[in-house]
Parts: sequence; C-alpha cells; structure tokens
Amino acid sequence: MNSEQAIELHGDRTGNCIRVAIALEEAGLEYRVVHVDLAKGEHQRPDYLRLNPQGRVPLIVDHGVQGEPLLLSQSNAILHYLASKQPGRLWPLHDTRDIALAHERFFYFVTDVIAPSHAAFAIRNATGDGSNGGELLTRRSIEALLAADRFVASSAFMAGPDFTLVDIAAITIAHASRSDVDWDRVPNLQRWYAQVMARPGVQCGMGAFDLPTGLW
Ligand SMILES: N[C@@H](CCC(=O)N[C@@H](CS)C(=O)NCC(=O)O)C(=O)O
Repeated sequence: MNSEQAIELHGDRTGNCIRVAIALEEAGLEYRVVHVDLAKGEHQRPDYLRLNPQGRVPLIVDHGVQGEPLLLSQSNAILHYLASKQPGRLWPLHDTRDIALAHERFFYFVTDVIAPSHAAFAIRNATGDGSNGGELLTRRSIEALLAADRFVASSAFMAGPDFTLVDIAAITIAHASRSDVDWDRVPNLQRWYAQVMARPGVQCGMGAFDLPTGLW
C-alpha cells in the first residue's frame, strides 16, 4: 500500500477519536491523522461539513477501497470496520460463544460506561456544574466500570485471553476516570489497566492527537 492509500483519521483529542487511533495502531493499519481542532470550531467549517454533514469527529476516509473513498463517522462503526480489515486481530474469528461474549461486553462499555459518562459531560457543559443528573450519571458510569473487574478476574482481557475492541472500548474511559476509581477495590481491573496501558499500540493511539497536525 502506498501512503496515499492510508486511512485518514480526522479528529481531536477525545475518547471517541482516541479509540479509533488505538484500533488503527493495534490492527497495524497505515493511517494519517488530520487534526480537526474542536476548540477552534474546525468541525463546523464547510470543507469538513462536506465530509461529515453532522459536524462531529471522528471521521475516517479510507482511500484503499475500490471505487470512491469510503467515509465513516460513527466511532463504533469505525472500530468494527477496522477490525474487519484484519480478521482475527481485534475480534474473535469463528467461535460463536467468543463472538457473542465480545459483543456483550463491547456494548456493555459503550452503553453502560461510556454513554452515561458522555451524558454527564454534556450536562456539566450545559449547566456549568454536575447537578441535574450529571453526578448521578458519573456515579453510574464509574460503578459499571468497577463491576467490570469480574470480566478480567479469570482472563487477561475483557473478552477472554486476547486483546480485542472490548479492551479498546474500556481503556479510554478507564483512563479518563482513573482518579475516581478506588483501585484497591478492583485488583483485577487494576492489573488489566496496567497491562493495557503498557501496550505500544495503546500508547501511540492515546498520543495520536498530541501532534498539532500532519502525517502519522
Ligand atoms: N456517535 C458519535 C459521536 C461523535 C461525537 O459526539 N463527537 C464529539 C467529540 S467526541 C464531537 O464531534 N463534538 C463536537 C460537536 O458536537 O460540536 C461517535 O460515536 O462517533
């Protein structure tokens, strides 16, 4: 593949974008970061809105497919698309039970941990404090994260012995919530967190938007 066929990742330093960067790294796919500075309103510029009329990040543009470049703008769809490009690398391949468990746990993190945390953030932004449900939602998110200790009690990763998209879904929210977690209460989660954070692909993905712009 030449670098013109690399996947463009448009985004900023947010959990949704960082999870995509980690998936690209862990899948071993060639990509380049296009920084869309949310603070400067770059996601509302006409050239960006032409790519994603919703005006949100992340967005990927895959030039390596036949025909027109492929555009995707839902972070979870992007994660699964990237996993499908490297079969067996970030998602179980064949075993029905393994696949079902990965789905179960992936959506656990998306709906029970990440979604309430995002909603709490939106409430805090809109009201200037955590009242009106923001604190309740943050607590629910943290409790659901802590409850995931049992997922890693007898296996290395969130959906079994291998690193998958489930770990990617879990790591950014665990990292963002790390100061609110009583780690002594969740020794398995603590071991998992240290292990996942030490992965080079996770480190690189976490830092993908630390560069102002440019090639990756
Ligand atoms: N459902 C979308 C949500 C995307 C989203 O809300 N992105 C945020 C940053 S994480 C954004 O672009 N916010 C800017 C805005 O809404 O103006 C996904 O999972 O990708």
